Amino acid sequence: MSSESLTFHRLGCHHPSQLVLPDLRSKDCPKILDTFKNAFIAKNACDITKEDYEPLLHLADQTVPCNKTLFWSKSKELAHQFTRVQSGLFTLEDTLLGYLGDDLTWCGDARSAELNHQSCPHWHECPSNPVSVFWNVISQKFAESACGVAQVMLNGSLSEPFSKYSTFGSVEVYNLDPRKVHTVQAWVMHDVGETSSNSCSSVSINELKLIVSKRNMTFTCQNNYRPARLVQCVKHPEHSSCASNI
Ligand code: NGD
Repeated sequence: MSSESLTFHRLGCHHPSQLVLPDLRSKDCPKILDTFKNAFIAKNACDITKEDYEPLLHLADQTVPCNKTLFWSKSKELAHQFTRVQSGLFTLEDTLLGYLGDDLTWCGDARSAELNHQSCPHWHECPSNPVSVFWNVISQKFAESACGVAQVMLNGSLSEPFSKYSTFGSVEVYNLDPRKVHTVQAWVMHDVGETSSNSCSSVSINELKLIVSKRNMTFTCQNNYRPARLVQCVKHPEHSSCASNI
């Protein structure tokens, strides 16, 4: 499906009910789509700035209640499966803007007023492409608005569950406001079937702990956080690590 039809579909207000943070029905969907497009239409696809998305951010402003924000890194599928069952906890993609952009690619062209359906720059081709700038600005805003305890789900099956080059490690963790967020709680999840290890004591998680502590927030870490582990176990009910007492 082209990015245009998908975006139109998503902006047709046929959104899943769990998305409705504040009431989306009060939002003007065609206007949001128009503002979204104006951020990058008729512009060079390698020259997009944060300011280009300012009007969109303003229009689609949403805040998550305190203690209800879930960040993730290299654990997208599980994080989203988890918030689907654990209603009341929200990832960026459970908010309007994250939902609209998730899994999509879009760009314009300086010589045309249309969406560019031919080709859009890849992440690493030019950092100031419309998609990367979009995720950077909305991730920053999402982090800035967090309060209370901020949760982050990390992938313990990787040698570096925390990467300072990821959006979580380079944008979100630095935009948490220590005056509002007192604790960062990491859930380090391992694939079912992997030999068990405690990643909370790894060098990589320690690096995150240091960043969080230096920013005057408390850091806590849980290996295979049980509620999320139970979601993983739905697909592996017979595995020994899933068979322990409920
Ligand atoms: O080189 C890249 C790149 N490679 C993959 N992705 C990339 N984005 C770049 N800007 N540059 C895309 O980002 C790809 O679709 C991944 O699924 C997604 C997330 O990358 P990952 O798993 O490495 O995690 P991050 O820490 O970089 O970013 C996830 C956090 C999470 O808390 C969200 O609130 O940052 C927010 N987010 C950022 C970028 C993209 C979400 C998305 C998303 N939904 O695609």
